Amino acid sequence: PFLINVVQHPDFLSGNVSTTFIDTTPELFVFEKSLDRGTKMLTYIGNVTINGYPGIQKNKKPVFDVPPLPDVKLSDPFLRGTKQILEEKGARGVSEWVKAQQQVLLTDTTFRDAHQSLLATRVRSRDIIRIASQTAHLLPHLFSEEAWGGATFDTAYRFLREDPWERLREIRKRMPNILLQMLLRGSNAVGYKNYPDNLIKEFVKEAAAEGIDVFRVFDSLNWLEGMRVSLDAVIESGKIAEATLCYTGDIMDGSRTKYNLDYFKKLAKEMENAGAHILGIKDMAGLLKPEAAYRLISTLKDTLTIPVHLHTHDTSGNGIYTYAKAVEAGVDILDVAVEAVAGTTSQPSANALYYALSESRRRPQVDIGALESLSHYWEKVRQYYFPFESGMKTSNAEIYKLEMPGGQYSNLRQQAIAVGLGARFEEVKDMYRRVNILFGDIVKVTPSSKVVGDMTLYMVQNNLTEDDIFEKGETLDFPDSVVNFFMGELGQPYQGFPRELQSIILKGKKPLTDRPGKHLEPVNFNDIRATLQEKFERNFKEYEVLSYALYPKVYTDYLHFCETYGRLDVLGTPTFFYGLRLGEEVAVDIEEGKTLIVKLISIGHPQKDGTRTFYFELNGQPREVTIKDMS
Ligand code: 3PY
Ligand code: ZN
Repeated sequence: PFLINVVQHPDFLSGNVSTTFIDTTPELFVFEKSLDRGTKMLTYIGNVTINGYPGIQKNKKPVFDVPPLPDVKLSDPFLRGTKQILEEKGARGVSEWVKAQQQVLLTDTTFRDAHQSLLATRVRSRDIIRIASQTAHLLPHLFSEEAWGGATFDTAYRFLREDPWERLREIRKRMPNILLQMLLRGSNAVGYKNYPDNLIKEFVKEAAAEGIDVFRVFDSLNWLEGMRVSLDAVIESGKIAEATLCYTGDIMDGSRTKYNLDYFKKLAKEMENAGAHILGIKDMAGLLKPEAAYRLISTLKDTLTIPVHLHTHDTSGNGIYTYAKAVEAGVDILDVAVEAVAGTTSQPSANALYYALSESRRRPQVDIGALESLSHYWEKVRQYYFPFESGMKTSNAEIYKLEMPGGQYSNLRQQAIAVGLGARFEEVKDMYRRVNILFGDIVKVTPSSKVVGDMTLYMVQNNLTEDDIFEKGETLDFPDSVVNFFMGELGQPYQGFPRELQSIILKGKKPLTDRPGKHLEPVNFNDIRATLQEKFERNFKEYEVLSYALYPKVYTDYLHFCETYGRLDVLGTPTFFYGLRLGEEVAVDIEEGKTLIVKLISIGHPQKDGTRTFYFELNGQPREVTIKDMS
């Protein structure tokens, strides 16, 4: 029999699925449509049981505790929250309301940055949706819930095989009183490169229509020109534009003058003038020390008329101290995460902040018992995701020297291991710092941080020094991301590119000096829709067309995967990542009122061709599927 096995294919197992997988392996997709839903699901379960989940070491399925749901009466009406203020008073009205508060307000990042920074963005919709209503009931005084954007968008399709738009809709339904917030990388949207203007505009419009209220918009080089299209689109949608500066360097260090207080002050004022309703400070690497926070926030509060929202990462362990100083200086909103997914490369803990400010006149309005019960849930859910933990057990103040964003630290370690530099990670870290200087000291955040990371690995791997780059540059083949960066395709860095290095890297090519978006052909959405409809023989909605436009390959792979295995977001997380133990039975709600009871009875011995027969019971009826054992 012909086998349909994407999960066990070597390219899939190696994680190399975003390249040309479907195109080069059409044989894997030939018979998929003839299979019923149950068989598709059993094929996935069998695969993951025997071959493990792609990209992580194969693990024997642990016995997990059931995450306890907080005791909340879900039929009670929701308390009025910030969402109602937006509906009644509009974006400016929210801005005014925030400024009028004596208490410091909180944004909960548990659904987005917390797991992006701790668990490689792998938390599945299911585990978020299950706690969303409870969160809205228990934390009704939040300013917002950060629930979308950043790396969660492509990760959902690429690794979790689920639809990020559906996640947004489900959260929206369950949190009708709280503003939902997303992270938008300016002209890079939720991707890693600049997109055409019409795509940015449509994406913002759709995200607003599907439920996003607060758009935190930044540019990876702090280049305001790269943010204007998205900011204008947000303003036009009637939602809240949080224009955001990325903090780098050290404003208190007299020897680091490039990104000084005056730089940030001017940039913030320009953002306010661009129409922002809130000014965001994105301290993506956790470099904002306590006294610097006091100075920066005091200055911005004196300079601006809009409220100030601070985001940091607790990598150094100084997060709460920084927040306490920011509160003294008058910051309006702080980003925190529920304790069980807070700290180190994530945001500072909401629970700890509650106690830190318990005697402050600006104490946030939050119930510590509520935070604790949410934390008990997340503590157990986090255990499902243990293979994605970075292994970082303590805070790490080295970050002040490295200036590496929260999520990149653990990622770069994995990448270094993958290219055989695991044993040289100390060198890699130091090279990251040196590459930043070589590049003229740039803002490092997705995607500019990736450029620095790519150059770092390239230099260490090839044993190159800065001198080598200048002396042998003509003969070197630089990574694509580095060439694109020096071409100006991510925009213009503050004070420009280092000229000599730029000409070495570009080898005579002429760089852009204006907005990349000006040179990009508009996306033809009708063409995309037609292509998709022809290929998949169904109608495609606006949001699906947008997903294709942003990530053609990733999105097409996802659609093929769904054809092969059906919807996998219905599987419990332990089954999704680890399959089933012999004799284990799980209930899968495949749709409202329709449940499949799946039991793994036995696994046959490997045949000559490496396949094994899996014996299941599906709703009490015996079912067999044949799976190739890759071990
Ligand atoms: C993102 O862009 O995803 C980030 O969170 C950068 O800090
Ligand atoms: Zn962050």
